[in-house]
Amino acid sequence: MNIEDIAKKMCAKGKGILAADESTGTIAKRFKSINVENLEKNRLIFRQTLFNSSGMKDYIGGVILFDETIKQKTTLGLTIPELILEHGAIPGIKVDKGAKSLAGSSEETVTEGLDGLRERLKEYYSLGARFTKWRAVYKITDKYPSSQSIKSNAHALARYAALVQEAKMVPIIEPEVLMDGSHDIKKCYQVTSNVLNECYNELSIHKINLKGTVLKPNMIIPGSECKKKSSAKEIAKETLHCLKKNVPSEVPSIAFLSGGQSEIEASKNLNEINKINNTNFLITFSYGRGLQASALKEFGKNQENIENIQKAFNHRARMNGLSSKGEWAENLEKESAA
Ligand code: 5MM
Repeated sequence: MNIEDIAKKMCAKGKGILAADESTGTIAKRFKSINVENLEKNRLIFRQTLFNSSGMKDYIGGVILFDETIKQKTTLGLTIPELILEHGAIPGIKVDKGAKSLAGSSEETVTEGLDGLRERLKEYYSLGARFTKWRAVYKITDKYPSSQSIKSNAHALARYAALVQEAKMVPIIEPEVLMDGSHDIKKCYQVTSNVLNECYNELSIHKINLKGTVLKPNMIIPGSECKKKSSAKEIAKETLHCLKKNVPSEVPSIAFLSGGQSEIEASKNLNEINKINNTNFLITFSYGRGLQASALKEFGKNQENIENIQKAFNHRARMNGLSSKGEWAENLEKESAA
């Protein structure tokens, strides 16, 4: 499959992406919250349980993995990439090495991982990966993000994307403007516009084929400590406006991160966006917490109760699948809970 077809398949109508690429430190935090020991075996069991769920086939087009996971063999006999493929999804891999302190701007970060990337990509391709992910992180305060952080992260994202397309895989471009802080929705709009603008400027300089990419942005949302809350309608309106203005129309798909929204908020907001989507972008989800939080709770209650873990995951996958078509409704959440 060429990269344009891979990009289409990852975000086919009604489907989205499962972000299961938590690095060892992040999964440690998730497991701590449910009192599960952060062992390789537990990470494998939790993830293979999700990837073996019936909800995968209808609602998940791609799964983002972490280095450890793509190399694991399941207790079901298959490797992790084989299990994902068997469930109709494409295996992908996070290739950045994390957000590290940005020299000269002590409170900001730049994402690292370009050194040796060409060689790592060859290995990931041979393990079955057909797409990759790189996440840049921007925080909003009175002073930040600085233009230094916006420019250096965009440059790294573009160099990453060029190497990934050279290796015949699809790069997910993930510039995440964090929800942390007391800023209002307008500020989020303005910062996200600047960030997206610079990213597409660098992607153009690096001659990236945008049809073979997927954008994974934040929604336009007020900071988590902002007193003035916004309705889902306002979030949808601002988000679409921002994307239309700053993302070139050749980009086929936009798959949002959930960024700390609750599972239901993430479904509701995506649904509102799709209800009024007047762009040519296929708009869907690439959720980590937004797809896994309930399943993780069930895993914490009883790691052996595969049925309940999968039930929780299938439900969220279905809800978000519906949201990606603008067909989600609050009563579907309640019906299922009952
Ligand atoms: C699943 O979390 C991903 C990995 O995070 P770390 O590299 O910090 O361990 C993360 O990149 C994720 O893909 C996105 O942030 C989206 O996840 P959410 O939970 O925001 O939907």
